[in-house]
Amino acid sequence: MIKHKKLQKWIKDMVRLCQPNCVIWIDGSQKQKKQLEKEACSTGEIIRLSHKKLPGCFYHRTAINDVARTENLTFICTKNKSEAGPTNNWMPPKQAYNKARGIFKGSMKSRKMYVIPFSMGPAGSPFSKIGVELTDSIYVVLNMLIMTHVSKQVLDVLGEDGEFTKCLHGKAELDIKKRLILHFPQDNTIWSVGSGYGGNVLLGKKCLSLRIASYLAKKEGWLAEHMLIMGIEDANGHIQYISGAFPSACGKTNLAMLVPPKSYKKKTYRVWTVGDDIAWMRIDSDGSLWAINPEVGFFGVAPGTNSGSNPNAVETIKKNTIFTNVLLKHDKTVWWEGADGPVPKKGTDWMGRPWKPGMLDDYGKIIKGAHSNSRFTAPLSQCPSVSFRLEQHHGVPISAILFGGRRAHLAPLVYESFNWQHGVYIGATMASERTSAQFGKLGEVRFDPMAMLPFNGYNTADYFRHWLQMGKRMKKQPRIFYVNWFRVDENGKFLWPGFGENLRVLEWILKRCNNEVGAIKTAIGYIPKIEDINTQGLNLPKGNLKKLFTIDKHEWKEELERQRSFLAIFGDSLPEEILEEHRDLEKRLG
Ligand code: GTP
Ligand code: SPV
Ligand code: MN
Repeated sequence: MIKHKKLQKWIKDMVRLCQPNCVIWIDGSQKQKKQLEKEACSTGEIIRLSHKKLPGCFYHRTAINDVARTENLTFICTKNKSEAGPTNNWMPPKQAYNKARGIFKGSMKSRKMYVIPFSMGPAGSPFSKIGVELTDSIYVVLNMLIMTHVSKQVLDVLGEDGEFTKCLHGKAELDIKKRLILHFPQDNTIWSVGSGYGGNVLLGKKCLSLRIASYLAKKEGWLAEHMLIMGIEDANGHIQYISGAFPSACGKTNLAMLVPPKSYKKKTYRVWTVGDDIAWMRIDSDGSLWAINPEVGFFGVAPGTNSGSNPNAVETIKKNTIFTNVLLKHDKTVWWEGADGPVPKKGTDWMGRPWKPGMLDDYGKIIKGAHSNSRFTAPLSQCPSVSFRLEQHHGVPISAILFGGRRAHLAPLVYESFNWQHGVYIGATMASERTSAQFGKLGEVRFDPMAMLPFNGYNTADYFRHWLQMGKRMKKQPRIFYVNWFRVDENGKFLWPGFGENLRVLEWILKRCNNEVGAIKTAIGYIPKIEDINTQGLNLPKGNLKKLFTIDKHEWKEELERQRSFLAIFGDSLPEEILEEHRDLEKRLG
């Protein structure tokens, strides 16, 4: 059946290791999908939701200690430690394979192994990459069917000797002490064991499309980034595309699906969603940067999603969606903190326990019905704002790149870099408050260069160098901006309403790209003249805009010191240009 000898041999080897009781090929057909759903329902792995209210939707809970990516258990396994760099966990390949082999060994004895051939990017596009994931989880199969291109065509494209990423996933005992997420960029291989949570197990996503792809991108001269991609159509029907890197749970999905505020809709502004998490970007023959979204689904944060904050998401997840770790209601619908409608009187929480609003834990803290990193998996095609350019092999041309994060203080609402090199420095030194998308202390500010800290498949210092070189190779560089929707006032209240209103900031950004508006030159970059941010119909409290654009030199000097310590971890390998930008900022701050 399979003509690809290497693929055949690899599967044989993995079967010998994991010892499943059978091997099932996933073909992407509706018929097979239905069978798998039925089977997973019968074992309780997933629960079918209300046919009437949520057609084609399912509910799933992960293990309680398995609800977010575990960065401390995620490794880049290159021959030399320096290839992985100081920001990655590293393990020598031999040791990593041995350790994981011990956990994988016989782990599928009473289970089936599913073989998922998938394409990231349209099957057959020269920009796409193919992977084959082996897994013992139907939940993983069903998610991969939503997130990636799975069809018979993938094997045809692979032919007899095509390149593919070997992805092995096993739940094993779901034991956190026996959990490892291993990347072998030099072998084009990923091994993930002991987890059942999203980013750890949907191996096409962060593992292939960012960690392995970033390594390939460096070698092949392109960029694999943790970025949303969106198109903004103005009143004249002209569409410009931007991409944006914000760390996990910092607003990519929300921005990508933005619904223009009322006054903008009147002007017939329109937003087109290309992607909400990952962008692969290349310099095309016209010398500018073009981006594709390698995924075809959303794996989005549920809490806070409602028809006010993200109406397009609400529309997208009405059918054919998998909900993970949210609250299950007795009528077989779902709920999460910040969902539409009244708070349910009771339900079953993400841990599978009876839940009522207002319940307190042993420490007197409110028990949430949904985990704060609970998620929905839904097809991109169901999004009302889905871009008509999704399957275009060359993607979309990028006019502006945004960097951003959660900064309660310091960073203004928006500022523009002086040039590409300065923009790369802004990305390289961006920092954000930690969210619940990863294990660790919430709220702590950590440096997260280009929102890629947990996703770089090689040395981040070399990654900065690669960004600098990419800029030099472009004939027309996108302009680089920094945005911060999360600045607060003295009382801890957000100064900016965010969500749909962010279009007001994007409008300024696009005007800058088209040389249609001036700006104020400050020490950190160009900021808007206050009157150039359209606040019509916004009712922003007086004084907020001024606070949003305050640049506190004292605070910035403290930030410079923090940056200095962060950059020092790269030692001599840090590109001189980054240090030069740091020194120049110091000088400008006086
Ligand atoms: P990942 O899927 O983890 O990569 O996250 P993401 O970057 O796509 O984040 P997402 O859009 O899901 O937003 C995460 C959280 O940020 C949600 O709780 C949102 O309500 C909140 N959020 C998003 N945009 C804004 C905004 O403009 N202002 C404010 N205040 N909050 C926002
Ligand atoms: C993120 O954490 O950035 C996500 C979710 O998009 S996960 O797929 O788990 O990485
Ligand atoms: Mn993400």
